[in-house]
Amino acid sequence: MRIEDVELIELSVQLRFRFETSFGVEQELSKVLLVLHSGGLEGYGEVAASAFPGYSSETSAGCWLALTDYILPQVIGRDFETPAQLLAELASIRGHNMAVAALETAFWDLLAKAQGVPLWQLLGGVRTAFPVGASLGIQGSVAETVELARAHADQGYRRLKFKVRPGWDVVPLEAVREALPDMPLTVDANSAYRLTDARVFRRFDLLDLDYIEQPLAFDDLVDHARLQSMLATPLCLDESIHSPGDARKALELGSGRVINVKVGRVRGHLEARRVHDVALAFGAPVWCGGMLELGIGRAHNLHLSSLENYTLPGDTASASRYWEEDIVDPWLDAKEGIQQIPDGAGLGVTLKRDLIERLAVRRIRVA
Ligand code: OSB
Ligand code: MG
Repeated sequence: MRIEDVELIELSVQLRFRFETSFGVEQELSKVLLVLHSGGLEGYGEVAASAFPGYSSETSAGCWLALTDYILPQVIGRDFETPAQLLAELASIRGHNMAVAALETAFWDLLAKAQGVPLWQLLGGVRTAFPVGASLGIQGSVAETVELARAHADQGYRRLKFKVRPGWDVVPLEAVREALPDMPLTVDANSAYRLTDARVFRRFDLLDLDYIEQPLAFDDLVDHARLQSMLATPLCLDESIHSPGDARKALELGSGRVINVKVGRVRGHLEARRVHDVALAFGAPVWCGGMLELGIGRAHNLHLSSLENYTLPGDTASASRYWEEDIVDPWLDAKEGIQQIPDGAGLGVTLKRDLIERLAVRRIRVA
């Protein structure tokens, strides 16, 4: 498949809720879409990075620059048979995983469309529907947290994840556990703690959480292993895992027992599948994380979640939870906490070009 030209479109979009985490608050988001053109077909990708480098060092503006300055110039006008060939061509570019992933995932969509099959089949998936959970930001009070938890449990979500940070952790979680004794619950610290906070984790350990996500620094697999050895609750790694090699090292060291896979963080679907395979070999379940995606990124997450070892509910909640209007048809909404992978070739979604035009703040066509 020859990559003829590539559109980049930056959108300014408003989340339906204020999303507070240990690294900041997000509501007005910058999202970069990538449309790949080849032989009359279009492949869609979405940059996972946000405007501010709080979760990751990558940003939406940085990804735009990485794509226009050195990623796209290496692939435009070239022919690639497989995602592996495309990645090999970009092997000299260190890092910039989210920028590369936007292109790589668009190429998968294109390939699947060219073959007339849904993306999940090309990825080697084994299911077309699965349970999902929701990731809930830090709220202003314990009462609001419990109310939000109840509302999401009532909507059918199969697991609730709560953002925590030092000073906002055990108290709200104990209240939620009391209100929802049987609900699968997890917490996500986004690296806000140190090993010296072990006291907090011992209290979390009494709440029957499914796992504790990324409590410590992204680059500290050793301290994660020490913390894991003190706890019955599994640790889940998010920010720490940028490659299949990271997954291997983390699972070998015992730094965690679960992995949150984000396709952007690990450079695309091919690497995400390798992370999945490493985890499977270690007997560690994975789940699909989220980056507050619009319809393209969300559709990629749904297809990815079809693989065998995605046995825990992911963060790929209903699109209508996040957006008044999404940029694709159909709506990617869960029913009773079950997400269905869209039918049709490739991602199985169509772009709402008029809406995208209205939300666009800049665009470029690289040929
Ligand atoms: O740590 O999983 C995270 C959102 C942005 C950046 C990092 C994270 C998140 C979420 C929300 O938890 C996931 C979602 O609902 O898309
Ligand atoms: Mg996380």
